[in-house]
Amino acid sequence: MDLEKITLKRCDKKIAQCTNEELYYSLLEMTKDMAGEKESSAGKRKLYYISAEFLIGKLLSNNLINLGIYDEVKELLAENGKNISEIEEVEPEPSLGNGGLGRLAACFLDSIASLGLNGDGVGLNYHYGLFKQVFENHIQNETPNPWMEKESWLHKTDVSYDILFGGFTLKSRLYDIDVIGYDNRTTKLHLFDVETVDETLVGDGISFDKEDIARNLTLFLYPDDSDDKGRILRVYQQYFMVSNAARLIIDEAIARGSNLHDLHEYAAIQINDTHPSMVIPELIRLLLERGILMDEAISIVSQTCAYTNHTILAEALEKWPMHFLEKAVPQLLPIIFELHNRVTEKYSDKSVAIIDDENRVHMAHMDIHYGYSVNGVAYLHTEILKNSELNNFYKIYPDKFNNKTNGITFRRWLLHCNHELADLITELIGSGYKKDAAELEKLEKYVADETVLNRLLAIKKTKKTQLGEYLWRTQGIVLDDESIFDIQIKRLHEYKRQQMNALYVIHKYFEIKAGKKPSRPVTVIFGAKAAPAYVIAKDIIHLILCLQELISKDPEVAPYLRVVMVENYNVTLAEKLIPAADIHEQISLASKEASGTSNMKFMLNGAVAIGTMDGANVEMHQFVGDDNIYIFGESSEAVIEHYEKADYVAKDYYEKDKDIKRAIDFIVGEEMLAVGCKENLERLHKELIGKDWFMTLPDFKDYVATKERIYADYEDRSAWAKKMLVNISKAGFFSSDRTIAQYNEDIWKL
Ligand code: 26Q
Repeated sequence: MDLEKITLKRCDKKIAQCTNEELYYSLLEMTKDMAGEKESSAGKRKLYYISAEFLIGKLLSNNLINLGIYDEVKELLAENGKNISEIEEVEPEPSLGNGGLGRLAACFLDSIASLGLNGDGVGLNYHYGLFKQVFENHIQNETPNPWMEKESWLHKTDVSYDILFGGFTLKSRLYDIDVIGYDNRTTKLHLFDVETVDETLVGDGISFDKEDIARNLTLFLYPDDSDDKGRILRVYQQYFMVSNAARLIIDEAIARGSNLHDLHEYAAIQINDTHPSMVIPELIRLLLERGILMDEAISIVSQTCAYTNHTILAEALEKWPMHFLEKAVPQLLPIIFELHNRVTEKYSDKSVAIIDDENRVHMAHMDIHYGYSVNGVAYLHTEILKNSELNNFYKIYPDKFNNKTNGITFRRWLLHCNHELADLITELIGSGYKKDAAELEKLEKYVADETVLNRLLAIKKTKKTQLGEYLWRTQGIVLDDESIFDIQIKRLHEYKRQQMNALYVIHKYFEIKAGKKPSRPVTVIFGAKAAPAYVIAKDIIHLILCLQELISKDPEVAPYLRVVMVENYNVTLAEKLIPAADIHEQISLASKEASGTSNMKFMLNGAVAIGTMDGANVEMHQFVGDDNIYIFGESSEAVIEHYEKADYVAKDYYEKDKDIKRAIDFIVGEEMLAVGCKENLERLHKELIGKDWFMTLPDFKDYVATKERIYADYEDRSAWAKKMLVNISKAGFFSSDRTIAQYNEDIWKL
């Protein structure tokens, strides 16, 4: 290993004399060099995973693990009095994604490289990732979240294209990040930037001139799209991403021998949700420019592109007003009209048209008609797409629809974030599970082994203590590691129902006040960012932060119940929170969470879920059985029926159930108003009684009862450890290596 040489060359110092910063940059250089020496995959057909988000997180430790030198580096540093975890902290986190979809793309790249498949990611080089969340007066504020430094994981390349927009052209520049596979090859994450981007455009908080496209195009991940200027900027971003991608794909295919008539034999494009959907008309346009006729161009592209749907919330399905496209990308309009006309000639059903009566372009509809595969991301999700949400399309193209249940990379979500557990597993069953996750099942034979079970409990305790130390050092939060850690971390959205968890906390507060003291204290931990313009989501954060203060200051309740909301929840925090969880909350309204992926990460780290029959929880339940997961709430069928009949009235539940009324009214009671803001709390109160669109109240009683059951069961430590072990041993299915192998087998055929 060259670390010693590099530090001498870079700063004329031996390792022991270097600062953590100097060591971080030396390790960065060393890792980049080593990645460069690894082979990329070859093969005729190459996958391009196009995504507006790649939530890669910090890369140093993960890269060292995948290069197989983590332990060696750690020891070398330790011999010189240095601590690798402190060096890890120097690295800024690239938060180039909002949540699940972006993190999934990052896990997929890891698995593609680790399986040695021929595939790269393509996206945008945002200068600021998802905003940094700062709490002030119990309110979320947003500040810019830079991550690029003079030295980073980015390699500047020679690749540059002129990208034409309505009325002007921008020059692009490609930057690459090496994706190092575990004990295998490397692939690349291609991130396109504009040469004219200007960071001085950023004003107060995360505001900037939304109309100065040349200078703002790659400044921010998903600019706030609450106004039309933000929304049209998204169109510019998306077109910039896919036009660059399409040219790169064409250039690479030609370099490898394609005559473009056979492009589909050289390229497979996975469209990650609808954000990259314009790649379809753009690729057709580029093929026409190169002399291919319309019929053939459409046929080639239709054999190249495949679409993944990540959501069934209607409001998240992108529909672009025609005048946006006219302004930003007029060159695509003739193609989009052609694609639309071909559909309407064949199908009179308006619900499958690309352009609707209000002159909006439905991106998902274009993907389904002109892609060769449509997949959902968990069994239930795909069934709902087929049978209700996209049923009209399913009837036309039954063979295009398929399911690919999500997965996570075990390198980051076990080997990196929980060395202690990984070492125990290796000791018990060998290290084969690192490449073949199904081998985790071998752990089952220890299900009655008290020594192993006690060691599992001890590791959990260690991870809880470590989390406590970290949160104390970084956020001034004190945790009691003897209490139950009950954790809900995910984007703040009403359908994910953080508000239901908060209502439970209020309920528990009343119970404790009434003398029903739990035998063991509980710490309810939240981590969540709300979209800057999502008012009710921000109100829910306000509620949680107010509860945190109110309860911590109540001497009657504080010894038994704590609420903690961590600030700026991101990948780095997830890596610390997940291994420390006893219980994880997966409580979305059934039918609304496409899959969820934190559920898989928690399971792998020996936490037990309380959840609804939604997303991948359904499959988790099937694997671990009733004894090892706590399921509650209405079924997806019942929920879908409520929406169809529009028969849910929140007020009925509020008026009929005194516990529900008591919890909800507490939000605007005297104690809360003493710590919180009247306007926010009243708005939330009104929303819960008057609308409660995601049906918190019908599930509330069942939720409370299930929570009581899970807390009681926690007390039988040996039985609980058994549940932990079963969860870990059944987590193998949720490895993204399995998911990617299935994508390759059924869709990409590389
Ligand atoms: C759309 C239009 C306008 C502005 C923004 C958007 C937008 C932005 C981000 C729409 C969707 C997203 C992200 C969606 C997402 O993260 N979905 C999650 O994907 C995970 C991976 O498949 C699933 O596990 C989650 O269930 C799903 O919510």
